[in-house]
Amino acid sequence: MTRLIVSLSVLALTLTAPMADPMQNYVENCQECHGAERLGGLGPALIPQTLGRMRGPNLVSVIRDGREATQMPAFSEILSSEQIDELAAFLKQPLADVPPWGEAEIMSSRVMNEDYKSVETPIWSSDPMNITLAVETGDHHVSVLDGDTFETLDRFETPFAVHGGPKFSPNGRFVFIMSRDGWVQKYDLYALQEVGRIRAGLNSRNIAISHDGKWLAVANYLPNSLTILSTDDLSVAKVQTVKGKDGTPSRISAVYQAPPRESFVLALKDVPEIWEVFYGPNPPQMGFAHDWRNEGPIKSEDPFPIRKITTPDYLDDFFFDQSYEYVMGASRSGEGGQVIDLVIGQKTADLDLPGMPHLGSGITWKHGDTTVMATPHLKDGAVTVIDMSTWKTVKRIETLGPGFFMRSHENSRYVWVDVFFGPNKDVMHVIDKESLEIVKTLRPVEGATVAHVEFTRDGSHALVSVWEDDGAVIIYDAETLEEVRRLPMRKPSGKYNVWNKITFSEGTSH
Ligand code: DHE
Repeated sequence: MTRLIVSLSVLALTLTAPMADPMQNYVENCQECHGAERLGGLGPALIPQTLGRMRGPNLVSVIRDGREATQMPAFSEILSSEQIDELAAFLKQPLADVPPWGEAEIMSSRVMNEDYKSVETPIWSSDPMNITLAVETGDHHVSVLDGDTFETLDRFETPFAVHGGPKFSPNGRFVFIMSRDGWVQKYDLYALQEVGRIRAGLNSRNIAISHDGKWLAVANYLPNSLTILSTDDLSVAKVQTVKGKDGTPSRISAVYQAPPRESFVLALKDVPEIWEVFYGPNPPQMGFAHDWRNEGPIKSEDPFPIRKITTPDYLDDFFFDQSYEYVMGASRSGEGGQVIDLVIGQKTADLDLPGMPHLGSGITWKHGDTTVMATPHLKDGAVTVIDMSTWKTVKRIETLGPGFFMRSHENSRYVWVDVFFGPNKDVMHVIDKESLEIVKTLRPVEGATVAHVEFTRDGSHALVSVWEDDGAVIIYDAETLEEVRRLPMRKPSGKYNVWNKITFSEGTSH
């Protein structure tokens, strides 16, 4: 009887004993890899800015079961399911304090590859202008493909969770790749070696390279800043804190280069402003300085002077015409768009773009005697085609669901658009550029997400991602639309052809 009482009280004690709080569980189990401040280390940052967008396996199941093909172990043996739930909830809380991430911190994160050896000419014999990269998000690698034979020249590791298009140096030799945790990696395609990497932000959006290849602009969410790096050695040239004209801090929606203007153009996410950051030698001589109505004077002693344009609405995503005079922006509400003329710094037209257009994926092509721009929508099963001379909608092409990416090529008569969301995520539509009709709907793997297309240099082949862990890049004949070959890959996302990117092919996004 006494033994039973003792056992029961031990059980009661066990049940009522305070469990370690989630913070303590973090320190004991996660901190070593994910950093004392949850900002990453060997593993990625564990903050809402990155976790909020986790698709597929959710945070609880990753903590419980681990992540295949990574160093993330399963914690189901160590933590109870209640503790795992609490830990996941803790990780989704914003950081109480964002540590400073200025020039000194960024520079101290820089790691140059000591084994890197530059070469005079490529160590391979492929066409350097037809090299195509495939980002494999399944295990955080990039495959370097010969665009003629589709042989893999190299497969190198990237920082965790690459996002946005890698940016090539103007001659196509170097490529810069950014991860959501703000790491920027420089890789030499001739030598097939990493040159180095640096953490330019704590949570970043995308990167842009100046047309002369000297500067790389990194748009950050966290902290609210734009980091400008020298492409040569990845050193910091400037860290610009981002605050609207009235002092409101803001994240950056995205940054792109505007080559004829010798500037980076960025939109602010939390303030209705577009910024133009000049890197050319003397911006006022560009012929539009006299007409800057909305902004303060340029400080010529600043190597990266900034022009701030107030816009009628917030810009979440945007696109340029081929002259880079006009910015077509999607508003935050996702219900419309606006055209901002960068020369006069004012809105000149409204766009009829309901259903959250994904303008970052927009493309243009000649249609009759005008140029049209087309964009998929993240919330509508449609592609909108807009006449760029009148800014009027020419057609809304109904698709089998909302899409993410579009691509074409000057030499192809087709536009390819995916259906990324919903039950038809396994289809890819092919649209005739002339008739604006869907002429074929491909379903390469029943039930598998199929997304993102890139063309070879000559436009003869289209590369499509089967966006699954056990996925593939499928190569199609771009004329007959027949499958030619399948290259197995780990959740391939974007593909990027050197020539199409460095020549700003009208069929590709920026
Ligand atoms: Fe992207 C490009 C924004 C979610 C994969 N994405 C871009 C660009 C922007 C953007 C502004 C253009 C940058 C560039 O290339 O320089 N993306 C956003 C979002 O706001 C959104 C909807 C929410 C978010 O989480 O940030 C978003 N994007 C995603 C994804 O969930 C995708 C599908 C998977 C992933 O890896 O995160 C994704 N985005 C991509 C890819 C590109 C991209 C592959 C480059 C496309 C290209 O062809 O250039």
